[in-house]
Amino acid sequence: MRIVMLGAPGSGKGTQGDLLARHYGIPKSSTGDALRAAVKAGTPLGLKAKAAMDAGQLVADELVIGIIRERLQAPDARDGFIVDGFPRNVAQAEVLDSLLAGLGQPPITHVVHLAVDEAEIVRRLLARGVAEGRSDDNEATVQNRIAVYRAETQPLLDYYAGRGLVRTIAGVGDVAAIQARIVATLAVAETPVAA
Ligand code: B4P
Repeated sequence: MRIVMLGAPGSGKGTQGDLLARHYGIPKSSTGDALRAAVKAGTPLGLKAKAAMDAGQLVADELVIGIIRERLQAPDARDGFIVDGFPRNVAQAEVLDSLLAGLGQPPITHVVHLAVDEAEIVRRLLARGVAEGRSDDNEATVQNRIAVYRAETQPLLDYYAGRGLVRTIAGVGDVAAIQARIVATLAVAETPVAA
């Protein structure tokens, strides 16, 4: 399986991506996690990314593409993977398609779209800001991230819907119940239609 996690900030992509990676025994790569680690370590990548992240804007495409290119080349990603937080816009989605083709890998098989309403998203992110002190989980930045999601990332639903890849799952409620819904939906999508 080659899975893209798609959803608004705070929709649970990271949470569900981790559970799915364990369930299917495939690696997960999160551009958000990689960028935060780079910021913490003070690497050149982190220094370039920090201002955009703190403002709730997208980091430049060429920075995140490098992260994903490296990850997909690793031997453990050959038989399947989950990407969380990438692609974030149509240009990144096109790069992902050509990266896979260039590596001789099959294309994306599922786009797991977690649907969560805006009030719940704001509630979750502000709660995490208090609990974990993530610098982009404050009121002003959260509103920006939601606006950027609507303008840049939501169009990916059309990009992938044309290929029949979008699996929309209600992302509200018990975490384990959401995971079970995703697994059941993907099982149906993987079942060959009888001739
Ligand atoms: P990300 O780390 O991807 O942040 P995010 O979209 O806000 O999602 P996140 O993973 O944090 O939230 P999740 O839904 O898992 O990106 C951060 C920044 O990095 C971006 O703003 C951008 O600047 C930059 N960036 C990353 N990728 C990029 C790219 N490709 N291109 C350009 N820039 C990029 O979870 C949220 C919270 O909800 C958690 O606290 C969780 O515990 C909670 N939660 C999960 N499921 C729940 C449930 N069922 N009920 C209640 N709470 C739940």
